[in-house]
Amino acid sequence: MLTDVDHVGIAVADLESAVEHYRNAFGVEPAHRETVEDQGVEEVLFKVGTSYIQLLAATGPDTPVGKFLAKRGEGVHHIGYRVSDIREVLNHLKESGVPLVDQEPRPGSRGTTVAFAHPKGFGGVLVELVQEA
Ligand code: CMX
Ligand code: CO
Repeated sequence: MLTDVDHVGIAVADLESAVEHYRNAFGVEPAHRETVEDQGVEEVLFKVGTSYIQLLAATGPDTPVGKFLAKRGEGVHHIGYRVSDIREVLNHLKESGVPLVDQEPRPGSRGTTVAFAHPKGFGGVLVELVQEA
């Protein structure tokens, strides 16, 4: 059902200084930058092989990443798995009784379609399914 690790999402307090740090540390340039209002994030993607590192800043305190930063500080926020049929995987999780954040897929960045499963269903790890356009 899973075809790749699409990205690792990392919550950061200051997006510009985090981008600068990754640039200096690894010599990488951002492949994509987007604000996803619906998710309350401004994100920058760095390509690593067939996957991405996704740096996430909150657009406000009352957003998933804003609350995460306040409660737990900076760090790994979620893992995104690439799938070829997001509805099939989502239905399989539903049938297996895995708690979901999203009952239905919704638009993500880069024109992708995404859905989140709750961290309590994966040992404290927030899981995102990502279907590319
Ligand atoms: N990973 C692991 N645990 C997390 C978590 C995360 N990212 N975010 C919150 N939690 C935990 C909290 O620590 C807390 O645990 P305890 O009950 O043990 O204290 C519990 O979940 C509830 O925390 P909360 O602050 O009340 O958070 P909410 O229930 O309001 O929201 C969640 C949690 C997962 C439902 C919410 O973050 C969500 O809807 N996430 C999906 C959307 C998202 O994350 N969007 C941003 C990324 C967008 C992108 O990838 O493009
Ligand atoms: Co993500």
